[in-house]
Amino acid sequence: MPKICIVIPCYKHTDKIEGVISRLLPFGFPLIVVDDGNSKEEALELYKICENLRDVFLLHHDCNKGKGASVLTGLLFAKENRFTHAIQIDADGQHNIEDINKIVELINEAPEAVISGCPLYDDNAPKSRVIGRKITNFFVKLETLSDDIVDAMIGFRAYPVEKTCLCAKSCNLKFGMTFDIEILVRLKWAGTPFKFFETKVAYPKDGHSNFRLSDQFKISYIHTVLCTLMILRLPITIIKKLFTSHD
Ligand SMILES: Nc1nc2c(ncn2[C@@H]2O[C@H](COP(=O)(O)OP(=O)(O)O)[C@@H](O)[C@H]2O)c(=O)[nH]1
Ligand SMILES: [Mg+2]
Repeated sequence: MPKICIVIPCYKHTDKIEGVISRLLPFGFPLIVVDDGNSKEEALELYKICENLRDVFLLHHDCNKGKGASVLTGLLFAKENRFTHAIQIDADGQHNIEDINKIVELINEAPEAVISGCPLYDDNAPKSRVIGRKITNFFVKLETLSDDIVDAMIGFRAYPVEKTCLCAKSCNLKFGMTFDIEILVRLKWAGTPFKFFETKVAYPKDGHSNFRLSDQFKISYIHTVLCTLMILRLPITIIKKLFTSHD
C-alpha cells in the first residue's frame, strides 16, 4: 500500500503558497514544505502559515540552494519518514491541484513508476518557455533513446521515494532548475517506468517566476553532459536492447 506525501519547494512564493496549502490539505496527505533560504520576513511568514497545521512539516535551508536541492531535501525527509511516494508540486499555484487524484490513481496502478504531468498551457505562457521546453523534450528523447519521457520539465510529478533518492545520490546531480530534467533521464537509465497524464498549467498575470536566462544556459550544459553520457552508454544500451528483444 503506497504511503504518499506531498513536497512543495518554496522560494519567493510565500504570497501564493498559503492558497496552495489550503487546497492541498483536503486530500489528506502530509505536506513537506521546503523553505529554500527565503528572506527573514518570508521565512517568518511561511512559519506562521505552517505552524498550526497538522501534518505540515516545514524544512529550512539556511541559504538559497536551488529548486532541485529543495526537492531533494523533501525527498530525503520523506524517505526518513518511510513514505513510499512523494508528489512534487510548485508553491506558486501554477499547477492544477485537482489532478492529485489522477496522480494517486496512477501511483496505485504502477507503484514502481515515475508519474508526471504533461502540461497543457494557458494563453499567457511565455513563448520562450514553451519553445525551450520543446527543445528540452527533444534532447531528452535523444538522451534516453526512447519516447517514454513525454515532458521533462514540469514540476508536478510523483517519485518513488527510495529509488529516486538512491539515483540522486549515486549520480551527483546538479541542484538548480536542471534537476527536474536530469533526474528523469537518470531514472530512465536506471530502468524506471514512466506514466504521464495531461494537466493544465496556468501562467497568471501577477505570477512571479525565478527562472533566469542563466538557467537556460545551465539546461544547455546539462544536455551536453547527458548527450555525452548517452554516447558512452551506447554499448550497454545495445546489449540491454538485444537481451530484452530475446525475451
Ligand atoms: N527557480 C527557483 N525555484 C525555486 C528555488 N527554490 C525553490 N523553488 C521553487 O520551485 C518551484 C518552481 O519555481 P518557479 O520560479 O515558479 O519556476 P517556473 O515555474 O519554472 O517559472 C516553485 O515552487 C519555487 O518556489 C530556487 O532557488 N529557484
Ligand atoms: Mg512557477
